[in-house]
Amino acid sequence: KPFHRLLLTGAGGGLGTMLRERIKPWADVVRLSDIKDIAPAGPGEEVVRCDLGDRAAVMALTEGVDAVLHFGGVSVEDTFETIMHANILGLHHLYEAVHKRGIKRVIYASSSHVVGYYPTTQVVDANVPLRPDGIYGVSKCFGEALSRYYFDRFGIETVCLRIGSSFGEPRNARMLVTFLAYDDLVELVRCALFTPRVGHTITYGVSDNPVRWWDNRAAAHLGFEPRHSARAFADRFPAGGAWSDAGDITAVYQGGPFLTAGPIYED
Ligand code: 15L
Repeated sequence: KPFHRLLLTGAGGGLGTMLRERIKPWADVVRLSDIKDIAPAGPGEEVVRCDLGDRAAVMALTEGVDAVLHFGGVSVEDTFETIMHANILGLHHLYEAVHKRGIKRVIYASSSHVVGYYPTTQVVDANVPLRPDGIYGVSKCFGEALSRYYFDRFGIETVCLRIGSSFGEPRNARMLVTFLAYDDLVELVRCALFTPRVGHTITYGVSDNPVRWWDNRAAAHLGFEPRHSARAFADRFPAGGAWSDAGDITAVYQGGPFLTAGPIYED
Protein backbone atom coordinates (compact mmCIF):
# COMPACT_ATOMS: atom_id res chain seq x y z
CA LYS A 1 0.00 0.00 0.00
CA PRO A 2 1.19 3.57 -0.66
CA PHE A 3 1.53 4.52 3.02
CA HIS A 4 2.58 2.48 5.99
CA ARG A 5 0.67 4.45 8.63
CA LEU A 6 -1.88 7.27 8.20
CA LEU A 7 -3.25 9.20 11.16
CA LEU A 8 -6.90 10.31 11.01
CA THR A 9 -7.86 12.70 13.82
CA GLY A 10 -11.51 13.35 14.64
CA ALA A 11 -12.23 9.78 13.58
CA GLY A 12 -15.48 9.78 15.59
CA GLY A 13 -16.87 12.88 13.88
CA GLY A 14 -19.27 12.99 10.94
CA LEU A 15 -16.54 13.10 8.31
CA GLY A 16 -14.03 11.03 10.28
CA THR A 17 -16.49 8.15 10.66
CA MET A 18 -17.10 8.17 6.92
CA LEU A 19 -13.40 8.51 6.00
CA ARG A 20 -12.41 5.69 8.37
CA GLU A 21 -13.91 3.15 6.00
CA ARG A 22 -12.76 4.79 2.81
CA ILE A 23 -9.06 5.41 3.46
CA LYS A 24 -8.17 1.82 4.37
CA PRO A 25 -6.81 0.95 0.89
CA TRP A 26 -4.21 3.72 1.19
CA ALA A 27 -2.24 2.42 4.20
CA ASP A 28 -1.15 -0.76 5.96
CA VAL A 29 -2.27 0.81 9.23
CA VAL A 30 -4.75 3.62 9.88
CA ARG A 31 -4.40 5.20 13.31
CA LEU A 32 -7.68 6.71 14.45
CA SER A 33 -7.95 9.29 17.20
CA ASP A 34 -10.78 11.15 18.86
CA ILE A 35 -11.43 12.80 22.20
CA LYS A 36 -14.39 10.47 22.74
CA ASP A 37 -14.61 6.70 22.58
CA ILE A 38 -15.07 5.33 19.07
CA ALA A 39 -15.68 1.86 17.63
CA PRO A 40 -12.81 -0.48 18.50
CA ALA A 41 -9.97 -1.10 16.07
CA GLY A 42 -10.61 -3.54 13.25
CA PRO A 43 -7.95 -5.17 11.08
CA GLY A 44 -5.34 -2.64 9.96
CA GLU A 45 -6.55 -0.07 12.48
CA GLU A 46 -5.26 1.44 15.71
CA VAL A 47 -7.54 3.46 17.98
CA VAL A 48 -6.09 6.09 20.31
CA ARG A 49 -8.14 8.35 22.54
CA CYS A 50 -6.52 11.77 22.46
CA ASP A 51 -7.32 15.31 23.57
CA LEU A 52 -5.58 17.60 21.08
CA GLY A 53 -5.08 20.10 23.89
CA ASP A 54 -2.73 17.62 25.61
CA ARG A 55 0.70 18.27 24.14
CA ALA A 56 2.36 15.04 25.30
CA ALA A 57 -0.58 12.99 24.08
CA VAL A 58 -0.39 14.56 20.62
CA MET A 59 3.35 13.88 20.51
CA ALA A 60 2.71 10.20 21.31
CA LEU A 61 -0.15 10.08 18.80
CA THR A 62 2.12 10.99 15.89
CA GLU A 63 4.82 8.36 16.46
CA GLY A 64 5.44 6.25 13.36
CA VAL A 65 2.97 8.26 11.25
CA ASP A 66 3.67 9.04 7.56
CA ALA A 67 0.90 11.59 6.89
CA VAL A 68 -1.95 13.18 8.84
CA LEU A 69 -5.59 13.70 7.90
CA HIS A 70 -6.61 16.29 10.47
CA PHE A 71 -10.39 16.22 10.91
CA GLY A 72 -10.27 16.68 14.70
CA GLY A 73 -11.30 19.72 16.70
CA VAL A 74 -14.50 21.70 17.21
CA SER A 75 -16.55 21.83 13.98
CA VAL A 76 -19.18 24.45 14.81
CA GLU A 77 -19.43 27.78 16.59
CA ASP A 78 -18.80 27.61 20.34
CA THR A 79 -17.20 29.60 23.15
CA PHE A 80 -13.76 31.00 22.45
CA GLU A 81 -12.25 28.85 25.22
CA THR A 82 -13.64 25.61 23.79
CA ILE A 83 -12.52 26.46 20.27
CA MET A 84 -9.14 27.70 21.46
CA HIS A 85 -8.36 24.44 23.26
CA ALA A 86 -8.90 22.13 20.30
CA ASN A 87 -8.51 24.29 17.20
CA ILE A 88 -5.74 26.68 18.24
CA LEU A 89 -3.73 25.08 21.06
CA GLY A 90 -4.43 21.61 19.68
CA LEU A 91 -3.42 22.56 16.16
CA HIS A 92 -0.15 24.00 17.40
CA HIS A 93 0.53 20.77 19.27
CA LEU A 94 -0.16 18.83 16.10
CA TYR A 95 2.20 20.86 13.89
CA GLU A 96 4.96 20.81 16.50
CA ALA A 97 4.66 17.04 16.68
CA VAL A 98 4.53 16.72 12.88
CA HIS A 99 7.68 18.80 12.63
CA LYS A 100 9.58 16.90 15.34
CA ARG A 101 8.57 13.54 13.85
CA GLY A 102 9.60 14.55 10.31
CA ILE A 103 6.10 13.95 8.92
CA LYS A 104 5.93 15.37 5.41
CA ARG A 105 2.26 16.17 4.77
CA VAL A 106 -0.96 17.18 6.51
CA ILE A 107 -4.44 17.32 5.02
CA TYR A 108 -6.22 19.96 7.08
CA ALA A 109 -10.00 20.15 7.32
CA SER A 110 -10.46 23.91 7.09
CA SER A 111 -13.88 25.35 6.34
CA SER A 112 -15.69 27.69 3.99
CA HIS A 113 -16.46 29.70 7.14
CA VAL A 114 -13.05 31.39 6.71
CA VAL A 115 -14.82 33.41 3.99
CA GLY A 116 -18.35 33.29 5.43
CA TYR A 117 -18.73 37.08 5.49
CA TYR A 118 -18.52 37.39 1.70
CA PRO A 119 -21.94 38.03 0.19
CA THR A 120 -23.74 35.24 -1.60
CA THR A 121 -23.65 37.40 -4.75
CA GLN A 122 -19.85 37.19 -4.99
CA VAL A 123 -17.56 34.42 -6.26
CA VAL A 124 -14.33 34.11 -4.28
CA ASP A 125 -11.13 32.18 -4.91
CA ALA A 126 -8.36 30.93 -2.62
CA ASN A 127 -6.53 34.27 -2.70
CA VAL A 128 -9.18 36.69 -1.41
CA PRO A 129 -8.66 38.26 2.03
CA LEU A 130 -10.14 36.13 4.79
CA ARG A 131 -13.55 37.17 6.14
CA PRO A 132 -14.44 34.62 8.85
CA ASP A 133 -18.02 34.55 10.11
CA GLY A 134 -17.38 33.63 13.75
CA ILE A 135 -14.81 32.40 16.24
CA TYR A 136 -14.93 28.95 14.65
CA GLY A 137 -14.08 30.54 11.28
CA VAL A 138 -11.32 32.58 12.92
CA SER A 139 -9.82 29.34 14.32
CA LYS A 140 -9.80 27.84 10.82
CA CYS A 141 -8.01 31.00 9.57
CA PHE A 142 -5.43 30.32 12.28
CA GLY A 143 -4.99 26.79 10.95
CA GLU A 144 -4.45 28.06 7.43
CA ALA A 145 -1.87 30.59 8.67
CA LEU A 146 -0.12 28.12 10.97
CA SER A 147 0.20 25.53 8.20
CA ARG A 148 1.50 28.23 5.83
CA TYR A 149 4.20 29.10 8.39
CA TYR A 150 5.20 25.46 8.90
CA PHE A 151 5.57 25.10 5.14
CA ASP A 152 7.57 28.29 4.65
CA ARG A 153 9.87 27.61 7.57
CA PHE A 154 10.10 23.81 7.71
CA GLY A 155 8.82 22.59 4.33
CA ILE A 156 5.91 20.63 5.81
CA GLU A 157 3.28 20.40 3.08
CA THR A 158 -0.38 21.05 3.87
CA VAL A 159 -3.49 21.01 1.75
CA CYS A 160 -6.19 23.13 3.42
CA LEU A 161 -9.64 21.89 2.44
CA ARG A 162 -12.20 24.68 2.75
CA ILE A 163 -15.03 22.20 3.07
CA GLY A 164 -18.53 23.48 2.26
CA SER A 165 -21.28 21.24 3.65
CA SER A 166 -20.32 17.58 3.60
CA PHE A 167 -23.29 15.48 4.58
CA GLY A 168 -25.10 12.54 2.99
CA GLU A 169 -27.50 14.99 1.32
CA PRO A 170 -28.04 18.78 1.28
CA ARG A 171 -30.16 19.75 4.31
CA ASN A 172 -31.36 23.22 3.27
CA ALA A 173 -31.36 25.66 0.35
CA ARG A 174 -27.89 27.01 1.17
CA MET A 175 -26.44 23.53 0.90
CA LEU A 176 -27.56 23.37 -2.74
CA VAL A 177 -24.58 25.71 -3.21
CA THR A 178 -22.19 24.44 -0.52
CA PHE A 179 -22.79 20.68 -0.78
CA LEU A 180 -19.78 18.35 -0.94
CA ALA A 181 -20.86 14.75 -1.51
CA TYR A 182 -18.99 12.15 0.56
CA ASP A 183 -17.58 10.51 -2.58
CA ASP A 184 -16.24 13.88 -3.71
CA LEU A 185 -14.66 14.50 -0.30
CA VAL A 186 -12.90 11.14 -0.46
CA GLU A 187 -11.64 11.99 -3.95
CA LEU A 188 -10.48 15.43 -2.78
CA VAL A 189 -8.59 13.89 0.15
CA ARG A 190 -7.07 11.34 -2.22
CA CYS A 191 -5.88 14.10 -4.57
CA ALA A 192 -4.51 16.11 -1.63
CA LEU A 193 -2.62 13.11 -0.29
CA PHE A 194 -1.20 11.70 -3.52
CA THR A 195 -0.47 14.72 -5.73
CA PRO A 196 3.31 15.25 -5.73
CA ARG A 197 4.57 18.65 -4.49
CA VAL A 198 1.47 20.39 -3.17
CA GLY A 199 3.48 22.89 -1.11
CA HIS A 200 0.86 24.85 0.78
CA THR A 201 -2.39 24.60 -1.16
CA ILE A 202 -5.80 26.01 -0.33
CA THR A 203 -8.77 24.43 -2.06
CA TYR A 204 -12.53 24.64 -1.71
CA GLY A 205 -14.28 21.36 -1.02
CA VAL A 206 -17.47 21.55 -3.04
CA SER A 207 -19.29 19.31 -5.49
CA ASP A 208 -20.25 20.28 -9.04
CA ASN A 209 -23.31 22.22 -7.87
CA PRO A 210 -25.45 24.39 -10.16
CA VAL A 211 -24.70 27.65 -8.28
CA ARG A 212 -21.09 28.40 -7.30
CA TRP A 213 -19.58 30.82 -4.81
CA TRP A 214 -16.07 29.35 -4.94
CA ASP A 215 -13.54 29.39 -7.76
CA ASN A 216 -11.07 26.53 -7.41
CA ARG A 217 -8.70 27.36 -10.26
CA ALA A 218 -5.84 28.19 -7.87
CA ALA A 219 -5.85 24.53 -6.80
CA ALA A 220 -6.09 23.03 -10.30
CA HIS A 221 -2.79 21.17 -9.76
CA LEU A 222 -4.61 18.82 -7.36
CA GLY A 223 -6.58 17.47 -10.33
CA PHE A 224 -9.77 17.27 -8.26
CA GLU A 225 -12.87 16.84 -10.41
CA PRO A 226 -16.11 16.52 -8.46
CA ARG A 227 -18.47 13.90 -9.88
CA HIS A 228 -21.55 14.69 -7.82
CA SER A 229 -23.94 17.65 -7.72
CA ALA A 230 -26.62 19.07 -5.45
CA ARG A 231 -28.72 19.49 -8.60
CA ALA A 232 -30.44 16.19 -7.89
CA PHE A 233 -31.85 17.66 -4.65
CA ALA A 234 -32.90 21.07 -6.02
CA ASP A 235 -36.65 20.37 -5.97
CA ARG A 236 -36.53 19.76 -2.21
CA PHE A 237 -35.66 23.43 -1.62
CA PRO A 238 -37.58 25.50 -4.18
CA ALA A 239 -36.50 29.05 -5.01
CA GLY A 240 -38.53 31.66 -3.19
CA GLY A 241 -38.38 29.82 0.14
CA ALA A 242 -37.59 31.59 3.40
CA TRP A 243 -33.85 31.43 2.75
CA SER A 244 -34.03 33.66 -0.31
CA ASP A 245 -35.48 36.58 1.71
CA ALA A 246 -32.93 39.35 1.24
CA GLY A 247 -33.70 40.69 4.72
CA ASP A 248 -32.35 37.49 6.31
CA ILE A 249 -28.60 37.86 6.86
CA THR A 250 -28.17 34.09 6.73
CA ALA A 251 -29.14 34.46 3.04
CA VAL A 252 -27.04 37.58 2.42
CA TYR A 253 -23.72 36.08 3.50
CA GLN A 254 -22.09 32.82 2.42
CA GLY A 255 -21.70 31.61 6.01
CA GLY A 256 -25.48 31.21 6.30
CA PRO A 257 -26.64 30.09 9.76
CA PHE A 258 -23.15 30.65 11.22
CA LEU A 259 -23.80 34.40 10.94
CA THR A 260 -26.21 34.21 13.86
CA ALA A 261 -24.74 31.19 15.68
CA GLY A 262 -22.68 31.05 18.81
CA PRO A 263 -22.98 31.61 22.51
CA ILE A 264 -24.26 34.84 23.98
CA TYR A 265 -21.86 36.15 26.61
CA GLU A 266 -23.84 37.35 29.61
CA ASP A 267 -21.20 39.36 31.46
C1 15L B 1 -18.79 23.70 8.85
O1 15L B 1 -17.68 24.21 8.88
C2 15L B 1 -19.23 22.71 9.87
O2 15L B 1 -18.17 21.95 10.36
C3 15L B 1 -20.32 21.81 9.38
O3 15L B 1 -20.91 21.18 10.49
C4 15L B 1 -21.38 22.53 8.55
O4 15L B 1 -22.19 23.30 9.37
C5 15L B 1 -20.74 23.34 7.47
O5 15L B 1 -19.69 24.15 7.93
C6 15L B 1 -21.71 24.21 6.69
O6 15L B 1 -21.46 25.39 6.47
O7 15L B 1 -22.73 23.68 6.26
